[in-house]
Amino acid sequence: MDAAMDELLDRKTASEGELKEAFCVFDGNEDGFVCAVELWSVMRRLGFKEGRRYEDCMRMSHIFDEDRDGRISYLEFRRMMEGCEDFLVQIDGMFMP
Ligand SMILES: [Ca+2]
Ligand SMILES: [Ca+2]
Repeated sequence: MDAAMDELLDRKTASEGELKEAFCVFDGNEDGFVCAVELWSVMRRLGFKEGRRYEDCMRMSHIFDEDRDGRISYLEFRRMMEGCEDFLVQIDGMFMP
């Protein structure tokens, strides 16, 4: 899972399959949605300063939750990744030694 994430971040552009794999990394309980708690736990694992506080992850999930159902669907996740090159660059930096 992490190796797939690495490869995705290497190339900055993601194929459909790679995005799905990345989505699975975030969707810890595999219910097909990423909730704020799941976002929080992955962000902390990756060492994001933005992800240190649960409130920030809540805010972030609200920003990308376009249909306001309180969770990030795969489509919303995809837009999050596509619209946020900085986000990928930032994740990339986290993997640097
Ligand atoms: Ca989930
Ligand atoms: Ca949603």
